[in-house]
Amino acid sequence: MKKTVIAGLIALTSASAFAATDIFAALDVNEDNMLSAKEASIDTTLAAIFNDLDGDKDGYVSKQEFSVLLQR
Ligand SMILES: [Ca+2]
Repeated sequence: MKKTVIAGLIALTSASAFAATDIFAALDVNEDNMLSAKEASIDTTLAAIFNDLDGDKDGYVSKQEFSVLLQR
């Protein structure tokens, strides 16, 4: 399941060479270093796993929470 998610995110950026932080920055439209559910909704794969990524359940995915996914 996680592999599929990663492939989807990489496809989203159209550049497999992108680092996790670059993908995060592309998704973080308002540049507050947090991904909101609205920002995540740009990608259906990301939207589907948003709650799983939000490890501390504060309603936002931090850069740290996001990078954990891409390191797997
Ligand atoms: Ca969070």
